Amino acid sequence: MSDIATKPRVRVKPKTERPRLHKVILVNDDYTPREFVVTVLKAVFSMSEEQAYRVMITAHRRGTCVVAVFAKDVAETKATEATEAGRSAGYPLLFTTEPET
Ligand code: TYC
Repeated sequence: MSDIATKPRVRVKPKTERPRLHKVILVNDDYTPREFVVTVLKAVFSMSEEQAYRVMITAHRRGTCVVAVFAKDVAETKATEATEAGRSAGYPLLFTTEPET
């Protein structure tokens, strides 16, 4: 008979996952002026005129465009702030967020 006892193995390294980043997505609509979208992108996301124009025209042509990725709370705050800027001016401008896969 064997005297070798086996101890249950315990996990040494705790399994931690990095919190997922979240995308801020610009959604096209038929009413918000192009220049207004560009102004909001520059103000809220610190984009240059050229970057902001490129993102705006991509959403205009394709329906949506990823603006940037942030930690969840930052993404949600910026999306709300940018959407609110449109609402304040009477436009249906919409920014949404979704987790990165
Ligand atoms: N489609 C708008 C227009 O033609 C411009 C626009 C672009 C609005 C992107 C929203 O996310 C948007 N005036």
